[in-house]
This record gives sequence, structure tokens and C-alpha cells, in this order.
Amino acid sequence: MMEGNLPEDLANLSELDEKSLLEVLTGRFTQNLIYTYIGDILVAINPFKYLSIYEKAVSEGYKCHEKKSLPPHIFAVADRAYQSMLGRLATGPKNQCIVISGESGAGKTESTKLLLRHIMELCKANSQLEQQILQAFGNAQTVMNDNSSRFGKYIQLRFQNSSVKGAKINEYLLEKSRVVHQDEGEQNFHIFYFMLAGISAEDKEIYGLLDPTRYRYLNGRFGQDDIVQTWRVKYAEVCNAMDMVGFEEQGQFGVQEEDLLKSLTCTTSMTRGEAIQRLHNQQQAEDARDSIAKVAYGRVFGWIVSKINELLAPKVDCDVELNEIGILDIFGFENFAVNRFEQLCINLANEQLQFFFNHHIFLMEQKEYKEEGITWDTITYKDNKPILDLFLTKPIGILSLLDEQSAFPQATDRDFVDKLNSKFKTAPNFEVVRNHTPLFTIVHYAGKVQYNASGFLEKNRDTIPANIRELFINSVTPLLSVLFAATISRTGTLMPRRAKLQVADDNFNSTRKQSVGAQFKHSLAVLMEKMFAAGPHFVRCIKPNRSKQPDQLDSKLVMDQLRYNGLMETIRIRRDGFSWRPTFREFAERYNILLLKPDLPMDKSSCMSILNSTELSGWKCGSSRLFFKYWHQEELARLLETLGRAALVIQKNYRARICRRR
Ligand code: AD9
Ligand code: MG
Repeated sequence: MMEGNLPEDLANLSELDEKSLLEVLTGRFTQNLIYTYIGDILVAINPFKYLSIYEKAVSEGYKCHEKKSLPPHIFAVADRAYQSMLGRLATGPKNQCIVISGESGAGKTESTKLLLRHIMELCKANSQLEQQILQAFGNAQTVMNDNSSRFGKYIQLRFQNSSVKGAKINEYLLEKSRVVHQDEGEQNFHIFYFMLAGISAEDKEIYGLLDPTRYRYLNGRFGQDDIVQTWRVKYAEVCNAMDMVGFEEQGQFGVQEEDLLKSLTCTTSMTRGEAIQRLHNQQQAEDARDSIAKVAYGRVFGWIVSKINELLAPKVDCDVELNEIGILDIFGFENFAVNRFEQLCINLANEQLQFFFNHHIFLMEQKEYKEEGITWDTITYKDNKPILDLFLTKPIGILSLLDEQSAFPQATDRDFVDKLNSKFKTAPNFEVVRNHTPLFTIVHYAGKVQYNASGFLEKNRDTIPANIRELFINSVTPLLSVLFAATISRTGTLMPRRAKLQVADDNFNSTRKQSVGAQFKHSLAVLMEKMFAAGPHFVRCIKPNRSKQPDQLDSKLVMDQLRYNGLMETIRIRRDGFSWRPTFREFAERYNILLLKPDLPMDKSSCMSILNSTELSGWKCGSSRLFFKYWHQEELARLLETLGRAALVIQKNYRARICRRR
């Protein structure tokens, strides 16, 4: 379908160059057509304004529809994932994953919400409440996005046949440091502002809360009246959502004042069985204060996620087979004035996603053309594997070197950067920065980022001083006590703390655990394994301008994103390539019904008979599998449907005849 001369599917562009690509996207954007396909991939440009395309009447249309019959839409992606999970569309795995990528502020979280909403409508369930709670605690205003996700999440929706039975949320790497420090133009997590604006005078008294401008963690700043009013409403909404979801009031967070004071002002260390207390200097006391705040917030967030997971857990017999649609919404690629350990992890996650995309779209596909003897002009793409290796290779990747340095109590961030410089000075994606501050640069797929390594070792270790842990365990607030006596597993459930290794260090009496980098690397690997086993759907979000304004498209900014996303190459491969490649067996099993011969052998000749009985053209045959364009799937689905309808008519007529005879 065409809108003027603006194709809805870029794979139909007759002239393929950057200029015409940009022209089409810009033209569509100015007409509020923010969605465009590249074959089965959806490109979404953030409109930064309300559009009526999400209203109920519209979403109704995108239920079990054929892709070509309606304009491109995020609802169509949801519908496609759902139909694929039910095995209605094509051969392939039942489990599906929807991967949403794009830089910070490009619209990933909004897309996630819309996908969830539509899938819930498709299976006639409802639930957006969990999202509201998580966003209040896990999102914050940054210079790039007023509602930036400061954690990554993979939402797994679990289905029994066509109905949703439950869900599970995996969270990744909450940016805890934001609790105690925010750079210029940034804020703390939303919940602090909502709470201070919305809490009743009575509760304020009970919790001993002060005037918001007196809090160092809010940089002594609060909002103007109108925004405070919005926060007040949000607070009521979050409280309401928590009630509805089933959170019980947990009472006041409380620890013994005297113990708190002690853990803030001195370290206790064990030397030859004797407890020795040493007074902190001011810096140490401030660090202790910050680490208490970070650790408490992190634990509470983990607890909220685990609580939500308990509430959302599927309530089915354990032998029931559940299928899954996963939606991945992580923090987008970031490049700030100062980039810290958090940015390094965030950008690594984005590298991993880009690799996942490349692997599916370019690598696998072209490998199969070669193996199966299909004539093909190779499309080159920007392979980011070397950057991933730079981070992840053992034992000399950036994360391994960081762990190595973190294990030395005396090592400094400078030592870490010196190590990087000496190992990677000739690596193509690494640049040495000669500076007094420990800086280094990585050339990411999405651009160069300079990192400031100050604080890297500490953040990677993320140790809780033992006296602080004790303090929380002895807390009079049952929740805090439970959170610190137990540990929250990576899957989000509370587990008893495993045997710990006590570090007998005179200065730092703490428990040793896996580093943050190692944990993150592990959870990324688990996630990737899950995603590689599922049928993927891609949404590529594009940010039209940096000023978060509607109706403005900065051509250079958009072009940069199209380039580093590899969208030109994607269009080429979707235009010329074959994105659906079932084996002979997979194809014959599913479509032999078209010949009305269910007992056909599952081989090449049966496939040929089936295909020759249709009017499908443009497909190819390899040595063990067939090669189809993305739209062939829908044509075949339509043939099956016509056949199904015909069968129903025959059945009905047959029954009517029998009845008449009786
Ligand atoms: V980050 O990596 O979490 O910092 P996201 O998640 O990519 O980022 P987000 O979805 O939060 O970005 O979008 C940023 C803002 O753009 C939202 O708060 C909305 O104000 C706006 N937005 C995004 N998508 C839409 C949309 N489809 N319609 C209207 C939108 N506004
Ligand atoms: Mg987000």
C-alpha cells in the first residue's frame, strides 16, 4: 500500500539510497505516519505528542489481521508475535521475543507499553498496573529523556494456548547510584518526588519527612507548583496501583538510631577475634551514608519486582505446557558529558542487542544462502563482534580486567585504566586518552564514548560493609530485615543467602560476592540464550530530535541512527533476501493439507507439489530448505484460512443433509 509516493514498506523502495530513505521517512513523519516497515521489521519514529492511532477503534482492527491490509503499526507487531506463538502464521519456534532497540528517548518503553496493551487485548486480559509501579521506582528524568528507564527489563508473558496465564519480569542493573547522585539536569527516581508531593501531612509526620528542598539527595531542589500537582496525582496512582496489585502496607522503614549512627561514623573490624572500632573521617562517613541509601533502594526495588513476580506467577498445573512472548525494553544507548560504569554496562547491553539483530538479519540468512547453494550477492554490514569481544573475552576482556583489578583491595581506578591502555592500545575499537583523570574511549557501533573510570572498581565490587548489613538485619522494619537476611536471586525471587566468603581484611570487613560486571555479563548471556531460541520480532525506535519536541525532525540525527542501526543494509536484505527459510519437513508438515493429502512424505518433492498447486512466485529451493520472502507467510496463511472456511461449509452442508435425511 502507498501513501502518496511514500511507501509503507521500505523494502519496496525502487530507488535505494540514503537520501531517498530519509525523504520517505521524513515525508511520512510530517504526516504523522510514524511507523514504517522494512519487511517484517518495524521502524518507529517517536512523535513526542499524542496520536489518535492508539485508540480502541484502531486497535480492534489489528486483531488477527493481514499485515498488508492495514497501515504499519506497533499493534501489528504484537498481533504477529501472538499469531506466531499460536503457530498460526508460520513454522518455527512457538516462543517469541520482541526486541525493541533505540537510543535513550527513542520510544522503547512507550512501545513496550503499547505492545503489552495490545497483546492483553488480544487475549482479553488486562494489566498495566505493574508497569506503573515499576516506572515510578525504576525511571527518572535524564537530560536525554524525562522518563528514562534506569533499569533494563525482559517481560515474559506466559500463555496456555491462546490465553495469558501469567508473566515474569526480569530486571537488569538498576542504576542505584542515582539515589545519591544526579548530574546537572537530571533527577532522582520519580518515586521520591511523587511521594514528597503526595504524602499526607499525617504520614509525613510519622515518617519524619522534611521539606523536600532540605534533601541532599534531591540536590536541594523540588518542583514548581504545577509539576508538584502532577506528582501528587502520580503518587495517588502509584499507591492505588500497589493496592490493586496486592501490596500490603509494609510499615515504616526503621533501624535503631544508635546503630545507624555507629555504622555511619565508624568501621568495626575483627582482628584476632576482637572487635575493633575505628572512627570514620568525613569522606568515609559520607560514603557509608551513600552506600546505605543505595543498597536499601536496590533491595527494595528487587523486592518490588519479586513481589510483582509472585503475584503474576502463572497459576497452572506444573505439567501444562506454557508458551511465551518476551518483550525486551532496556536502557537505550547513552553518551553523556561524563560517562560512568553504568553507561559502560548500558552500552554493552546495546552492543549485545545490535549483535543479536545482525546475527538474525544478516549472518544466519547469508550463511544459509551459501550452504544451500542459493545465488546471492553478499550484503556487507557493520559487524560489532569485535566490540563485544573487547568487553567479554576471557581472560583479557574489559570486564575480566575490571574484575581482576577489583579483587585487589589496594588497586585504583587509574591502575585499571593503565591495564586497559597497555592491553588494548592497538585494538581497533579502543582509544587511549592521555589525561590526569582515568579516562578511556570505546568506539561503539553507535558512536564514540569516552568513559571516566573514577569509581569503576567500587561500583563493580558493590560490597556492603558488614556493619551496614547487620544494621539492616536488626532493623525494626520487618521488610528491611528480611531483605538483608536473604538475597534476591537473579530471577527476582527471594532466596536464602548462600554460604559467604568472609574477607578477613583489616580495613574492609565485608562479604565477597560476584562482581556487578560478572553478574551483568551472566544475566546478558542467559537472556541471549533465551532470545536466540525464540522467534524474533524487531522494533527499531528512532529519536527525531534532541529537544523532545513534536513535529521536528533533525535530518542529521535521524541519518546517524539509520546508519548505525544498519537500516540501509536491512532494507537491501529484506528487499532481495528470503527471511523465512523452513526446512522441507517443517514446510510439508504444515502445508500438505493444501493438497488434501495429510500422508505425503516430508520431502522436497512433496514441497514442490504443494507449492506448484499455489500461485506463489518468487521463492527458491535450496538443498534442504525453502527460501521465501517475508510476505509469502501471509499468502500461505490466507490459503490455509480459505481452505479452513471451505471445510467448515462442507461440514455444515453435510450435517444439514444428514439432519434432513433423519
Ligand atoms: V530510555 O532508553 O528508557 O531513556 P526510551 O524508553 O526509548 O528511553 P521512552 O519510551 O521513555 O524512551 O520515550 C520518551 C518519551 O517520548 C515518552 O515519555 C513520551 O513522552 C514520548 N513518546 C515515546 N513514544 C511515543 C508515542 N508512541 N507516542 C507519543 C511518545 N509519545
Ligand atoms: Mg525506557
